[in-house]
Order: sequence, then structure tokens, then C-alpha cells
Amino acid sequence: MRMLENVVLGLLCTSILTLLFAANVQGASLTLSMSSQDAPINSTFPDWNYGANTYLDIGATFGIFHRALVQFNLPPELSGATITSATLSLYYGSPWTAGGFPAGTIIRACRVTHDWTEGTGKTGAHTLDGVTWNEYNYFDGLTTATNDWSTTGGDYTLTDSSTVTGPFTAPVWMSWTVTNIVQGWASGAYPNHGFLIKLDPEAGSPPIGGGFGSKESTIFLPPKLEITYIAPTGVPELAVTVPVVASIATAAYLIIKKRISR
Ligand SMILES: [Ca+2]
Repeated sequence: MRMLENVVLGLLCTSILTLLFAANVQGASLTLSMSSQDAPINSTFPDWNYGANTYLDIGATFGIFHRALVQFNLPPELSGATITSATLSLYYGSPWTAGGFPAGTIIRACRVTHDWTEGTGKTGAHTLDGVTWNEYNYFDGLTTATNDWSTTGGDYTLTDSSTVTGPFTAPVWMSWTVTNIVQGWASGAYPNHGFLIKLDPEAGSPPIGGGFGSKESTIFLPPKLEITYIAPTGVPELAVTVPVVASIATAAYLIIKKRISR
């Protein structure tokens, strides 16, 4: 009986300590519930821009690769902040095949290392104003080296990249832990050129992949970046100069902010 009492007492103490710790956590959270720019690219049409597509296709099919670029403008209040967590989420809404992303499938989110332009092209509407498989901004209609990525399919690094592993069955959010990447942007260690999301490896036989909601989608939810952070000493964590809520239809991105505690 004494042992049981000790166990119960121990659990109670642990619970109280947990509550005290939670109450003393300082910081704030914000959700960027729409990307600032996003675009799918694919190796089938390497000089075609899809910046206005309602889908961000990710996957591979018989040697053809589909990747997605997603970027969020970070509010200035994150500058110099300590990022305690950051989660990138894409809404997987449309499977290519009944199998979707089967068990064991790895989908990787990487940090992009070169700026790029979203563009206004889409399936059936060719434009010369944005990112393609070959170029970070294909604007001249010329297959010269101008604006070429260093590597076709986008310039990115595997450093601090993050993976999730299937199975995934649509519709479902797919979420990557990207704390270190966002921390690097907040500290100024490297510029924010967003994320590149791809299948890894890009086998694709049989086809593996699907469509995710872009910020232009009217059917599926747009990309989302959730961040919790602690501001530098003396800097308010919820600056009033940043709009708390803006219209999805007109804003480059929507911010939902929440104070955790003070
Ligand atoms: Ca877009």
C-alpha cells in the first residue's frame, strides 16, 4: 500500500511540476496560414511556369519528377527571435493513384538556397514570368544559362531538411518539423528562400504522388507555417504593428497570433 501511495504522490508531484513549468513558459505562437508564394515544377515541362496552379504536385512517375516550392514572408518580429518550434504543413488533397503515398514513402522538405519568382503561369497558360524546373525565373523564352538554377529542379540543401514517412491517404495534412531552418532565417544565418518539397528517393515506378493545396486553391487548404518563438530581450512578442488577421483574398499571408504566457 505504501508503495502505491508513493507512486500516486509521485504522479501528483509530476503533474504539478508540469503545470508550473507550462505556466512559466514564455513566448508566443503565430501561424502563417497562407504561403507568400508557391509553385510546382516538373521535369516533363522544364520551361513551363505553374505559379498560378491550384495544385502543388509532389511525386514521381516513370522518371518524371514533380516538386513544390513554398515560401512564407516572415514577420519582422521574428528577427533575432529564438524559434522553439516550427512546423510546415501542406494539405494533401488529391492522390494521383489509389495508392497515394504508400507505406515507407519518404517526402522531404528542404531549404531552398536561391531566390525564385512565383510567376503567373498554369496548366494550359504558358507565361514567361516565373520559376520552372530549369530556371528560378524564366522570363526571356531563351534556353540560355540566364537565370538557370545551378542544378535543374531547384537549388536546395539537405542540411536541416526534414522528412515524413507514409502511408498518407488524402485528404490529410502532411507536416514537417522545420525548426532549425526557420531559426536560421530568424537569426539571419541565411536568407529565406522558402522550402522545396520532394519525394525521396524519386523512384516513381509505379507512380507515387499527389496534389497539395496551393495558395490559389479554392478547394484545398493552402500551405501553413506554425511557429512558436521567444523574442529577444526587450522586444514585444506580439507587436501591434503586424496585422493580426487579414483577408485571405487580399493578403499575401494570414497571421494568427497567440500569446502562450507572460
Ligand atoms: Ca502559387
